[in-house]
Amino acid sequence: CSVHWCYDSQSQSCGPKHWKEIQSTCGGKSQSPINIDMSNVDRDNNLQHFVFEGYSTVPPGQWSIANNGHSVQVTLDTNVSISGGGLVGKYKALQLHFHWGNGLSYGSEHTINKKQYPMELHIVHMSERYTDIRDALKKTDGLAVLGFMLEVTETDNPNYNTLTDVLEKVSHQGDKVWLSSTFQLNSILPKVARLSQYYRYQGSLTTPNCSEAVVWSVFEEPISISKAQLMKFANTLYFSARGESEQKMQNNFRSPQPLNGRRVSASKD
Ligand code: SG4
Ligand code: ZN
Repeated sequence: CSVHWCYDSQSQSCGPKHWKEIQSTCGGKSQSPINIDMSNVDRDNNLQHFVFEGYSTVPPGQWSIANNGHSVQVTLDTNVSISGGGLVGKYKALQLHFHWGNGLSYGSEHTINKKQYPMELHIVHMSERYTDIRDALKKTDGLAVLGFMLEVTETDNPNYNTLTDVLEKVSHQGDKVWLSSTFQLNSILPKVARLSQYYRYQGSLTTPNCSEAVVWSVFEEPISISKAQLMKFANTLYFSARGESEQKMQNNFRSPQPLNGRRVSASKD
């Protein structure tokens, strides 16, 4: 990761407006996230359904959860992959993480018709055609990130308890735990039948170094969790390491970036 970048909620002097000073790529022409204007997308028949492999069972000991000082991240140390979805070849899942706000009204990175959700889930995959992440970050199709919006409903989403229950163990930057339970990755997503509707565009990582290496798929169907589950992220996690002055991990999202002529495609009308 880059020398010193942060979100505005940590300090104004290293927030998103300053990222391009640290890393010129962050001022590039194909940056993420974006606002998706549903009335200005191109229908693309190549955007068929995704094929998810290994999403139903991530075995014990093959996934860990960590606080990297920017987000809470689940690292997948096993064969989980996607193909289809208009992608060329297979993409191996590396990790997933979240972006959120400090309440119910904002927190997502992508917006749909200018609507911002309180949280967004990203599942980061790397093309099997490239040897490692360094190589992949140099290619416009090196990574495929799946983006899911989270919305708040009255009832808990029991499938999220696996994650929310361990947040206390990774409250501070640098904390990491290996899990000895099975992780059902598909259970934290919308039902598979609802995954055929998504938007596709060419973009970047939403944090420095902002590499323009991401084929983005943003799904229309949101995931529901309760307010208590959402607030567990915002109130349990800290940007700061143990012993440093405590900074709650809140508002770890970047705002929508200019399209600069890029087109957004849609899988369905
Ligand atoms: C989060 O900070 C992740 O924890 C980072 O993962 C990730 O960077 C970064 O977001 C950008 O990813 O899907 N939002 S995003 O565009 O995947 C990378 C790590 O730091 C390189 C490993
Ligand atoms: Zn992300």
